[in-house]
Parts: sequence; structure tokens; C-alpha cells
Amino acid sequence: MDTVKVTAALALIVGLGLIGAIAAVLLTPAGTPQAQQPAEEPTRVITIIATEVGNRFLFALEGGEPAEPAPEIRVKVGDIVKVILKNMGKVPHSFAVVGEKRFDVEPLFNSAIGSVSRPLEAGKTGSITFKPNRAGEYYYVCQVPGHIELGMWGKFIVEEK
Ligand SMILES: [Cu+2]
Repeated sequence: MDTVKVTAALALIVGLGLIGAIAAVLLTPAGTPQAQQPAEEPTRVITIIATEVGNRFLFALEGGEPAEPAPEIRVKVGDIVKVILKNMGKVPHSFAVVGEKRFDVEPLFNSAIGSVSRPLEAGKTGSITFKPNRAGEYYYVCQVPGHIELGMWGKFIVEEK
């Protein structure tokens, strides 16, 4: 093989390599979705069941009995609380920590799973991770109108660190 042919062959290889690299960059989809990773790992994980018993609508902690009021939940300021809500009932329910036992108040600490107008459908599981940053005695409720009155509320207590 003479020098001209070798040089031509090398040029061809380098050229094809460059074209390949450019194509790889161009063909990579922009903004490939990445799984959303929580910034911090939860320090408390609380699993709550929403259900109906007779004509009452109730919460239970996983492994416990549904009750009215729902079992008291205690966390500490600074905890990274993950609440998992399993709707095992036949109607939509939701979860929110609120200052007053009312369906029409803003949830505290960005704690809502579902909302007044878009609750968690029957059979679905939802979760929320939030940081209670103010000690106090609050409530957790289902914000579907009428459900607090049917039993869906419990105390949610945030203790000082
Ligand atoms: Cu409900």
C-alpha cells in the first residue's frame, strides 16, 4: 500500500468517526425524562388507609383498625415525613395536614395527597413527602366535602426537635 492510499484510508476512518459522533449527539433525545429523586430521604414513613366502614368514612394506620377520630400521629420539627395514602374504599378520599378541621382550608407544609376537587380515586395509592417546620397541634383530614363529618380526621402533632 502506498502512502497516498494509507492517508486516504485514515482520512476516511476519521471522517466516518466524526460523522458517527455528531449523529450520536444529534439523535440523543433532548430532555430525556429522569426519575424524580427526592432531595432527601424520609426520616418517617407513615402509611395510612382510607376506607369506609358502614356509614362512616375512616382512616387507619397500616396494620391497625379504622377509628374515629383516626389514630394520633406524632412527628418532630425537621422530620422528613413521607405519608403513603392507600385508598381501600369505594369512593375518592384525600389527605392533608390542616390547622382547622375543615375541608376548605389550605393544607399546611405542602402535605396534601389529592385535593378537594381532585381526590385520590378508589383503589389508588398516593404519597407525599413534606417537612413540618412549625411545632403545634394540627389535624390530618380527608378534604372531600363531608368526609371529616363522617369520621375522616385525626390529630397530627408536630413536636419540637
Ligand atoms: Cu374521604
